[in-house]
Amino acid sequence: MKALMKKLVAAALVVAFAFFAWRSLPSPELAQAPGAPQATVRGSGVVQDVDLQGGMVTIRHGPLPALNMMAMTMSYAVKDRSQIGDLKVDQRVEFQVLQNGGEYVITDIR
Ligand SMILES: [Cu+2]
Repeated sequence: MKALMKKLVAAALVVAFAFFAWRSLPSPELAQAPGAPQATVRGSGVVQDVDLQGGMVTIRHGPLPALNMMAMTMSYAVKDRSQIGDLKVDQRVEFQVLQNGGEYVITDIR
């Protein structure tokens, strides 16, 4: 009887973890739903790479629940390239990102 209980508890834990992991994934269906409202979200992170030519900045950021993002390293397009000209790798930054469907654009970074 005790062994069965242990198995049940273990199974319940696996299911709970799988559900949590699934919930933590970004959901493109939701983000790209037609007519989805634009959202502007503030975040902070550490610069990993700056592509001035391409107008992109790669940031290792913490969780952004409002964007359905866990902590990750990702590249963002920036609205105003002049804002990334002075950024250095390993610099801590605060940024504002606009979500428009599945697109993310940094509208402010400092
Ligand atoms: Cu991200």
